[in-house]
Amino acid sequence: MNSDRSSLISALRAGDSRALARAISSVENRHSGWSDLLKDLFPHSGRARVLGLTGAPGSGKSTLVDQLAKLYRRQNCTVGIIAVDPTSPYTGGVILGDRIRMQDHFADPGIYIRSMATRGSLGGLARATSDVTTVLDASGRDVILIETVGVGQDEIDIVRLADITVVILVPGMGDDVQTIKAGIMEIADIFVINKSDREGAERVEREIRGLQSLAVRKDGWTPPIVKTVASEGKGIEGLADTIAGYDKYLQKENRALRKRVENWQDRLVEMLRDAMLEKARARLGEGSIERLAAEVAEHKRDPYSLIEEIAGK
Ligand SMILES: Nc1nc2c(ncn2[C@@H]2O[C@H](COP(=O)(O)OP(=O)(O)OP(=O)(O)O)[C@@H](O)[C@H]2O)c(=O)[nH]1
Ligand SMILES: [Mg+2]
Repeated sequence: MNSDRSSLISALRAGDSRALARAISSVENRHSGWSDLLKDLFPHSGRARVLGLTGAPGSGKSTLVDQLAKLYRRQNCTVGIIAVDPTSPYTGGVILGDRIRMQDHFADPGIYIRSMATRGSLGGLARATSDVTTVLDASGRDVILIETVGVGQDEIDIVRLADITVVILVPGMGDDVQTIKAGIMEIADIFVINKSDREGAERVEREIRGLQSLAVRKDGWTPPIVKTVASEGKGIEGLADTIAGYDKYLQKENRALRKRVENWQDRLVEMLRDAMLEKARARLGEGSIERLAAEVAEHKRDPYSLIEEIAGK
């Protein structure tokens, strides 16, 4: 093993947060040697509990993550936080708000926080997030919390890499539950109704129960509903207990492993697709896809034979 890499890995595994930051940047930005780094880190990963938290903008995800992180620290667990911010890169109220809250943790090396604002990055946001998760996991973090706005397919892909997915809803948003993407409802292992200090929490609960009665999960798990007021720290212990309860359920009958197999199946297909495409692009040379697209559009050649030519039969 390259000695720079090996000393980076030893430092990272010893809990050096600067080494951790360097490794994450290298993986996130695909610096040279990023995949060798991941190859060496992977055997050290697989121990952390990965929690995905998703919900509408402003539903209180960061506040909730912050409260959970504090609670896990009290239980002597080390925590890694990945805040995936799809729209605003490091500017604006959201991130500023996060920064202010996160200052609480700056003195505590047991919490490491990373913001990702890399939409359009090489390999895609979901891939980058999963690679960063592997680095945090290998660094020995006990719990990894991933915050993401529940709006699109990317977010669904991201939370799918989690062991446990928490979907956050809030009262007072009209037909809220109906408008949340169907895909998001389906991936929830636990529902949180945050901002339960507001009117309408019962109604949201009834709506979730209504949807649950229509579709039973294939593993038979009925996602529990937990009410919280994250800004006041209310309901956080109940949420942590519910998370632990689901974790226990996952450990039985090999469910956790089965879930990871499913996740890896998707990820391997994705990685393979990326790798093959990259290879084909390299073979064809810069700009050729554009040229070939023009030829197909002008009906100078058919796309079916063309793909066979490139990919082989
Ligand atoms: N009333 C009330 N306000 C809350 C509660 N939890 C969070 N808030 C407030 O809601 C606002 C948004 O909270 P955030 O934690 O930043 O929400 P978020 O979901 O992370 O927001 P984005 O990252 O922008 O999507 C903040 O002003 C919080 O103080 C709650 O339980 N009740
Ligand atoms: Mg947030």
